[in-house]
Amino acid sequence: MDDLFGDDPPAEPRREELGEGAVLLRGRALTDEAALLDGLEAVIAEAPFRHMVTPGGFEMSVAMSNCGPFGWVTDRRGYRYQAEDPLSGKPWPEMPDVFRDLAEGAAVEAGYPGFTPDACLINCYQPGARMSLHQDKDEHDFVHPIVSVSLGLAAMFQFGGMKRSDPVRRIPLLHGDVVVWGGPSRLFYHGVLALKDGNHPKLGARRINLTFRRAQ
Ligand code: MD6
Ligand code: FE
Repeated sequence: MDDLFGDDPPAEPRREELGEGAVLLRGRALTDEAALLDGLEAVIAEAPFRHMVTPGGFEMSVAMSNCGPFGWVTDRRGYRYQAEDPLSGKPWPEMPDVFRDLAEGAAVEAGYPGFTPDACLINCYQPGARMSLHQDKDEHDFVHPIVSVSLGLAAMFQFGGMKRSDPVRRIPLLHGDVVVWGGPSRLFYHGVLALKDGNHPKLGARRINLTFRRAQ
């Protein structure tokens, strides 16, 4: 039966090159939707979302958690990866297999075979939450790409260049989209505009973003 109503995940995710080394795989995560949401629920039960504080003393509008051997944290002492959740003092929850398999598979498809994440940062946006332009440079070695998975409400992603002042492209990221980037664009500035209000059938008034990294 044809997918007359467009509600089946696409058999072949559409692929868009965003820049040198950066690939958007539209809908790549949709076939794993149910398992991803189960995994997310299990991780958040152990390590709840919290609003961390920047070294400058500002509370982030995005709530965060982590899973895997290392987690990204920020507080008055700075940005870093660490093996323990500062809230509990215990190791971060294990990375669910479905998370790791998706990240590794998407990386292969984007041209990064051999990527094995040791950290998964989980961002939770509620309407109004945003992430200002930044570079991801707390990882040990920038040869490894980052794999980003978007779930829930759509957000407008900003993708710039090596300087904060470089022009930015705006790319809508939808439920199920996966972005893989490394190589020449690994250190490009990027951010997320304030989330618009809405209601997602599975996640309500939220956007969740998983970013898989090789921290060490
Ligand atoms: C977000 N993402 O999509 C924020 N960083 O909510 C990021 O900051 C990000 O998507 C590095 C690589 C991919 C990303
Ligand atoms: Fe980032």
